[in-house]
Amino acid sequence: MTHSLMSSDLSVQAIRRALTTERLGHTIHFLEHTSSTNAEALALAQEGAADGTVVLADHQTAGRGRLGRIWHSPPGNNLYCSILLSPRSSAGPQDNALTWIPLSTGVAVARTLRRASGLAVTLKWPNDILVNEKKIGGVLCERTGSLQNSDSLIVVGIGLNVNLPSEAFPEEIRPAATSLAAEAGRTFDRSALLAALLLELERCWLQLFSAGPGEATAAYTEFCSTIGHRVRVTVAGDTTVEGRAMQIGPDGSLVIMPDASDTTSGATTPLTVRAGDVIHLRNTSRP
Ligand code: BT5
Repeated sequence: MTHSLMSSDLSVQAIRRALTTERLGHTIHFLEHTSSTNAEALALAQEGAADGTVVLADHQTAGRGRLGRIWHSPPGNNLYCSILLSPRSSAGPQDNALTWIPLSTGVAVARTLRRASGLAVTLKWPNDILVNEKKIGGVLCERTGSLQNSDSLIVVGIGLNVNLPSEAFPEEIRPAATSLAAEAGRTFDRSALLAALLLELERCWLQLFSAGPGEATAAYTEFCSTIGHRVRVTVAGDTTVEGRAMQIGPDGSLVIMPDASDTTSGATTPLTVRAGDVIHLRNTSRP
């Protein structure tokens, strides 16, 4: 089923014209507005929707970030999409490949935005897309059922601030948020941008599933402005550790060397962080 609602530069017809993927986006559910495209995609997955199905909205009324946070999703300017991904549709060992889906998605987004805009788009571990250290997009992966469940599907949600003017962001996120147009000084065609993104996602995921995370590790490390940065990480509950981010581990974790003077954790050996929030502190030089 394909809905063909029109909304300015965003339409299923225009996406189709620009789309060159093998599979991703061959079914697009385009909604003028919805609560959350991730919620829609999870519901569609339960109803048996196919791998590669895309849910796209012009406006989300309850767009979600990680840990119950809100994704600001006004109409008319941005991209909010969720893609159904079935790890079953791929060959090879899955464990590390699965943990790499969000990071590999970040690589595809950063590459696409760099190509389209020429801007120095970077990634903040684990899921932030940044330009000039301001957030231009985010990735939220959710799944149906447990990992052990072989029918489990991944929903990859991507929010991108495309043409939203800086002054249109709510005051509380304005200092830390930006859009492609605000940074590049021109607007972008959202349909063409989405078609290019779907092609890059398809390439990245195919590579990940067929050959493992080697290429993704190298590409993520290159885009990741967290590596080499001094960071503050919330590790468990409210325990925070400060140190220098050293590298990305084989499972996509962030390896940090805590400051010798860090008394909260007492740790002096490298620390592997698998989930959590990272704040970039001053000093951006690589080790
Ligand atoms: C994320 O969460 O960055 C994941 C965002 C994923 C959004 C997409 S949109 C399509 C799909 N459907 C959904 O319902 N969600 C996905 P997190 O790392 O928790 O970041 C959330 C934080 O970013 C908020 O607490 C704000 O501080 C900030 N924020 C909220 N909206 C923003 C925006 N539009 N641009 C930049 N920053 C924003």
